[in-house]
Amino acid sequence: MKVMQETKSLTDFRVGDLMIPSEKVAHVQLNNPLEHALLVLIKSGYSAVPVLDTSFKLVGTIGKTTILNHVLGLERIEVEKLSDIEVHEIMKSDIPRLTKDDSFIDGLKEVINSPFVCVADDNGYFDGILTRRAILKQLKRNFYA
Ligand code: 4BW
Repeated sequence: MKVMQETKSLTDFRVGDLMIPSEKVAHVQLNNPLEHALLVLIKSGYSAVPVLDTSFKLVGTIGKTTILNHVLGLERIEVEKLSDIEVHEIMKSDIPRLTKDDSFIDGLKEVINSPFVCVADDNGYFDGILTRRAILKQLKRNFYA
């Protein structure tokens, strides 16, 4: 007897099925100096990462370009600013966010304009990130697997 392989439809996937869980996501804290944030970004290799508060609530994102723009003076890179300025002063706080229960299509819409979108619960606690890569991988599986 031939056994039919059930393929889960894209509409069955939730953001929580595809996200990178919080424990695997590089992040910085809002009161870290820019120096620390830049180190995390360079060492991890990512262009931008989530910003969390001390209770692990999501408060924004920060990227290498934003940091470098803030320390770039007219004639030189003002390295001393890296220890004077804290992440919350320059982070992007008006960010889109998803919950684990949101649909595949909700995730797809968000990663059209951004390489990743943060996932948090209804109380604001950080759950992880949904990346463009995860969405594209799942699309490929469903169309060509
Ligand atoms: O270290 C890396 N490992 C792997 N496997 N792929 C990487 C790495 N660094 C970059 N990439 C690739 C990914 O395909 O380059 C793309 C763009 O990276 P980005 O944006 O500009 O640093 C990556 O695409 P993606 O996996 O869809 O990830 C989209 C964005 O999500 C990344 C980064 O800002 C964020 N991100 C991904 N994984 C992360 C993370 N941030 C923190 N922690 C993680 N584990």
